Amino acid sequence: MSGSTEKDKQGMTGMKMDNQSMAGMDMGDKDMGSDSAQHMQLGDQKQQTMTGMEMGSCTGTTPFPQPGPNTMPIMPASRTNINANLERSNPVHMHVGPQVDNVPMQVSERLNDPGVGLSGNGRRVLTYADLRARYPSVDRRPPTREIELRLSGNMDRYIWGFNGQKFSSAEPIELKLGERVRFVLINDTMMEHPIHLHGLWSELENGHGEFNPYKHTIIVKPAERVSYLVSADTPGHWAYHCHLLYHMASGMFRTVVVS
Ligand SMILES: [Cu+2]
Repeated sequence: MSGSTEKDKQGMTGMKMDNQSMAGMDMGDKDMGSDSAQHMQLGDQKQQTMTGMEMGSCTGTTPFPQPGPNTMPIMPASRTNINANLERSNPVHMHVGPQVDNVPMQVSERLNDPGVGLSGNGRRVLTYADLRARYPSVDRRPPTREIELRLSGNMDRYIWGFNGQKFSSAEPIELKLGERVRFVLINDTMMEHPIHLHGLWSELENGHGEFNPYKHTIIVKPAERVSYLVSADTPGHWAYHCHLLYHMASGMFRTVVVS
């Protein structure tokens, strides 16, 4: 036991040294990939401009989240108007048929629930409700529209998709550069799906306000509804998919286009 503790400590020390040596480096050093060096530096400068605070200056590390190239200036946070002017832009159109074998009677948010097979086993299991960002969010504007998607499938036929549609027959999800939207995912299936949006952060709405965690991938449990905010701050065609790659390959995939 003491061996593993010692190893952990060494690992942590190693990480710290890496950060310090990175921070102390001349960013123009030829030995470092100049691209990544420039990005890091740009990220730092932007962060400071955006927030008016010298975040991370005491440790010399680059704090997360880093703003994207088109991040809008921070607006004053107001918990009360988070849903003001919210447009439900896409009433979900479910494509029913053999590709959908299940629709739950009711769905709920279960951020405190550790998930299938992990509750009631006598151990404390960390959940999404426990996640809290270390730094306040970069973009505190309320969302202006909501994009709701249902995770759908047929377990027997092994067909997966969003809203009963597989990737090859679905249109891309279009986001306007600079807009802030809420994604709502409802899981109609009996499996958990870890949904990954590339290129943009997913800010899980788990009740911590401006300290809601920034995530790459968000797991949705069976019959669960989860929501997260996305700032469309980086133009491009981004993959959006279930991270069980056999689900992705069989249709649970969309392109998100930011332009
Ligand atoms: Cu999946």
